[in-house]
Amino acid sequence: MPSHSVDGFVREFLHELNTNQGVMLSRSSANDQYLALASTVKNYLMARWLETGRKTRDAKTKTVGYLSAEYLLGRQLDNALLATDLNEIATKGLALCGLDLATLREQEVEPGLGNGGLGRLAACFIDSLATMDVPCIGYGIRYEYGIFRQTFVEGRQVEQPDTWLALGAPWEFPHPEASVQVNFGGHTEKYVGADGRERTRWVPAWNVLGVPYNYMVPGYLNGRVNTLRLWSAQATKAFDLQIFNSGDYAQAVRAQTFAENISKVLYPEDSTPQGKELRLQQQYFFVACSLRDFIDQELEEDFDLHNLADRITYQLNDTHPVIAVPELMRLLIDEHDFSWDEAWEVTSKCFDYTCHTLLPEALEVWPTELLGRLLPRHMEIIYQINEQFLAEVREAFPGDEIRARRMSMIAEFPERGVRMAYLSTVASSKVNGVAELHSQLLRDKVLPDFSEMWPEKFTNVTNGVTPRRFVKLSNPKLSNLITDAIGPGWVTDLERLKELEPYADVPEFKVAFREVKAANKARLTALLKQRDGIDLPDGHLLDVMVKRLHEYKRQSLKLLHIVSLYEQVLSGKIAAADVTPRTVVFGAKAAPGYKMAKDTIHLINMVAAKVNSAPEIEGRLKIAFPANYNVTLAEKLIPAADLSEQISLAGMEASGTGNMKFALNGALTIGTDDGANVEIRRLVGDKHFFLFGMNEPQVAELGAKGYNPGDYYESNQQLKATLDLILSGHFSDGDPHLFDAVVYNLLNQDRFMALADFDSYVEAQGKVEERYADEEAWTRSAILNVARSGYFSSDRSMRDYLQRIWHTSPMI
Ligand code: NBY
Repeated sequence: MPSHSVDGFVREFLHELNTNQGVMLSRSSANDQYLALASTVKNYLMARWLETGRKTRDAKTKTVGYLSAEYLLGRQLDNALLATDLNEIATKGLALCGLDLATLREQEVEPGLGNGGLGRLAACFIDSLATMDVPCIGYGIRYEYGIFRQTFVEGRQVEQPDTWLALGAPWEFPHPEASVQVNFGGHTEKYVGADGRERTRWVPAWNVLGVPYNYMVPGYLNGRVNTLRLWSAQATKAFDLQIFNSGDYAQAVRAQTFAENISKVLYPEDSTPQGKELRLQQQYFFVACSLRDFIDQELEEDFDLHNLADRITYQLNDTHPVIAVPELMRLLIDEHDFSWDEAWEVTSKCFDYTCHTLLPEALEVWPTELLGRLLPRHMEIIYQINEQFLAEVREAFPGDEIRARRMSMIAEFPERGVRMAYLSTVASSKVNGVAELHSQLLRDKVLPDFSEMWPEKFTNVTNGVTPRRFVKLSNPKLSNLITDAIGPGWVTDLERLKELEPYADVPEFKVAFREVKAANKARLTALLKQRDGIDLPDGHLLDVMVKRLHEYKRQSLKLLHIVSLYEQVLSGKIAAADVTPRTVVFGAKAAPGYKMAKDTIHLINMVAAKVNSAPEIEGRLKIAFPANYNVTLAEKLIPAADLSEQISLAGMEASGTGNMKFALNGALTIGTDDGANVEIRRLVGDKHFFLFGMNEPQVAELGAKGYNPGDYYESNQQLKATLDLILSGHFSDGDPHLFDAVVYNLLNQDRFMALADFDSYVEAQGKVEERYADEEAWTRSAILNVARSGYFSSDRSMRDYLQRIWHTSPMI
């Protein structure tokens, strides 16, 4: 390892710059310098990574195999500096070279290998496991293009490819010698083995090579460095040769492109699975590589696979990786001579499943035609798992054939397809939701037959976020204030934030807390100016709604609130001087094929253009919508926020994790009784949380009774005036029909009942303004939000998984 001194660091840095980048300091670009710096820090981690691998293999303990199609990592440099305690040394060393760490930091393009909450959760979980000294390998896909870069053209979202690898990828190291061949297509055939037993053989039609790229996942100051192994698809030699031999060079190169398409791009769908063949290829590709990798690279050569569950526990991050279940069955039966029962005994001990949704359209169903064509052997195995399972159902509920049909993994309508959530549930030891309410609804509404049959299989683990990235790194000023008050232990033991409670009544602490918030706002103001040319006014309540654009999350409800305030000033119902100065910040990407979501983005931008320049408003209401919200921006936005918008229709948001990040950074929440909001409110206290809207049973009741949004429009004058203003074309450059789709959807359908909750939302916003006017009371609430949110550390989530699902523990 390079020496932990300024001199040693400088030597290593210059060495990297000269030998890796091939430039002299005097002629190097900022990107050269960043890449050399990243390589330098990576070198410090490398010895620990090697040692962690050795230690883990020798100990032969159980490893967590986190299987996730997405990891939304965010920038790596700062986290690596934090984990190695190199910040000060790097700052000084770079200064000796005439360089500024802060400038180099800005060079890094974040790896956006995920859509939103699910991918970010995976990144928080692997951070926590490393910090808690738990052996874990994160397995996923090295997408060449991550989540698209969002731009706005005349207020409309336009997607650009995310070329995150273009300027170099200093954090990864490929291990081509550990590549894995993955087969696709073809057919199966029966044959009789030497022992006289009938077997099945898969005769695939084509294959690709999976090349592993390792990323280091450092624990916080504990010397452990776990692995994130992302797979990249390459054409295989065998495949090329076959076509080369036929003399068709162009076709051979096309074949290569075809193979490499598999890891080319992240599907930007954050809820509705698209059922595309390439996506199924991605799913199988990465789990086939990952299962093979663990057996070949991590286990002893003579390891008896009957004991596999002693050494690995696979966590399925939603159903995306569940094809791993028939793949493990296939490996054990076809390649390791297990009987069906032996293979099932092992397989059913190796997997656990986390569900992240409640929306019926978000549950994956793969057409049997497609699955059977791409993975014929797996299709057979799934049928057999289903058959065995349905026999179990019939035994448990004799004569209840309707139930057996309902529970079948094979759906018959609208086409024959495999219900991946059912397969996941049947094959897993434990099934969990991601917040208390979500887990309850998962049991009662999504998988009721399964929870009746196996009540003990179902459990809850409330999500969490890593305090390293989302407090310590993103909010250094608050971190210092906290550490000055209660010491540094909170970074790895977040419940200790409770010790801050008494400070909520200490005047000097409150002043200091407000100064931190003001400094974070100033930092954000500078960033948005430089990044987007946006001017944030001083002294406004900073009201932030950042998350994927989705109808169920109800950005439209927030927009109605803004337009309503604006309309009241325009029409003279209230004086501008009576409006609480407020800036609303939106950050949201829409799935490129999701018309309603894209229209909503357009509408927000058009309303912003109008409201921001309306003289009548006297600058008291502003909307800022920086494009391309990502982890890097979140790290600057969240610490600056006063108010956190968590306004999904109750029963729709599985958990939310942004909600936790805001509370931990001292924003107050306005929110519905949904997802983890329920737990946040219970912990921080009703007084310090602005609750509004129907709860889940009320939503269900209204839905059952028959919801008619038009009733709310007709009976609520202000709501009518608000919607009418949009319909009048006021925001649409003279084209009154521009936003018809959005408005008529609200008026006629409003699946997520925004109009029903409008009144209650506006009323709660009134309470927000009242509290905000009382600076002392607001500060007290904000401090109590921080002090009482320690539960939402992903370290706690990981402890829950370790104790109740994985049955394993830290290495020391
Ligand atoms: O997972 C989110 C939930 O909406 C949120 O409530 C929860 O806090 C978070 C972590 O548990 N789900 C999510 O982010 N889902 C996706 O990003 C996603 C991505 C791809 C697909 C489906 C969902 N897909 O089908 O391709």
